[in-house]
Amino acid sequence: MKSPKIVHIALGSNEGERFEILQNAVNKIFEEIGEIIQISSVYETPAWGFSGNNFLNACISVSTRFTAEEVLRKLLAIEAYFGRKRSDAKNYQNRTLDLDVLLFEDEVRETETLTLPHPQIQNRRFVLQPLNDIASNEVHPVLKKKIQQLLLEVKDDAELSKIDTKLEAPKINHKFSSCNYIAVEGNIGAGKTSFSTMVSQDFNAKLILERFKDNPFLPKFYEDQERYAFSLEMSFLADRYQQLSDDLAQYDLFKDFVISDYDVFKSLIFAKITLAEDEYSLYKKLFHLMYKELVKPDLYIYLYQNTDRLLQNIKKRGREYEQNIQPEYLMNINKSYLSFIKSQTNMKVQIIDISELDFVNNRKDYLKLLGEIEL
Ligand code: PH2
Ligand code: MG
Ligand code: MG
Repeated sequence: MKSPKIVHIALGSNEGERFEILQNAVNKIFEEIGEIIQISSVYETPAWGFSGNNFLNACISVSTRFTAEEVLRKLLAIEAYFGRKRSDAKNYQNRTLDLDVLLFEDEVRETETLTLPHPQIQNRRFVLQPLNDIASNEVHPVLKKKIQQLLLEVKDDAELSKIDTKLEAPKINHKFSSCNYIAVEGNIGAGKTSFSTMVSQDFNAKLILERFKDNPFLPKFYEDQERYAFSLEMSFLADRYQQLSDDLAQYDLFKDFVISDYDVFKSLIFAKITLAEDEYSLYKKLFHLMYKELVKPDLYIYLYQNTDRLLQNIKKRGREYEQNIQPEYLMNINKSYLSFIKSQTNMKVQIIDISELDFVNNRKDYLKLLGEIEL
């Protein structure tokens, strides 16, 4: 899961309901690209480089998990959505909406469709003035000067006037921090790790991820289940117990809550499936000794994904030892989770059906999933 990057975007409109168009564009950018971090004032500016209507211009900074190319593609689609028609004419035309990537972190590169940073920043007051509102101390990665410096030096003497009305930043309104500890659960390949990582990044949570990679029994288990099941389940249990009792006890002053991509009870759910009966009853005794010592999550989220998509995800992430997992095994795991969940009377549990969602690649789906979580 990529960590979010900051992109600075310029917005302009000189045709139609200009302010409304800019506000709608900000809303769409929030829905499709990422969280709006900052918004400049809006300026009325004379058309630069051609004779046309006055523009309204503004700049925003956005936190996004998409690449610069993906952001650009989405911006072009948003321009088209709001009625931008591109003609073949070489000179500038009036436009309902223009969205340009100005800076993408400090990336410097040039492809056929994208130049980073935007090659005209330093020549345009209608870009520098609003950009200076939100990024005066950012250093232009090629010119090696701060935006405030570029604004002092710009030769463009266009007269800009700041308008009174401000653009508004939509926000995800979520009260995750009313929880201390959220556990995200789901079948193999459901997206537990992706989802908890994204939430931890977006809502300032401490993230606890299962350390499955370190388990030497896991590849062996998928080769010979009967032989390695008990060792595997025991080592998972020991590891999970140790991690949760350490990490949940260590209070992090700078984080608002904790989110993990597993709940320790999964140990018992898997053991029941993989162990012989006598082994399971021994295992269960040990499990409950440890379980009662652990802090329980105050919200348990089960991400339900259908078997076909689980298999697709498993294939896509390509862990070699998982490639022979059978659909029956996954259905069995899902059934066991659901019966565990049913038996829980003290824990706040939420089952969320994500079989129609693609929350990793589609931000709208991510926002929809967040909207389904009730606190
Ligand atoms: N955009 C242009 C060309 N000229 N002039 C102003 N004032 N504002 C703009 O956003 C603008 C422009 C090309 O994208
Ligand atoms: Mg432009
Ligand atoms: Mg453009």
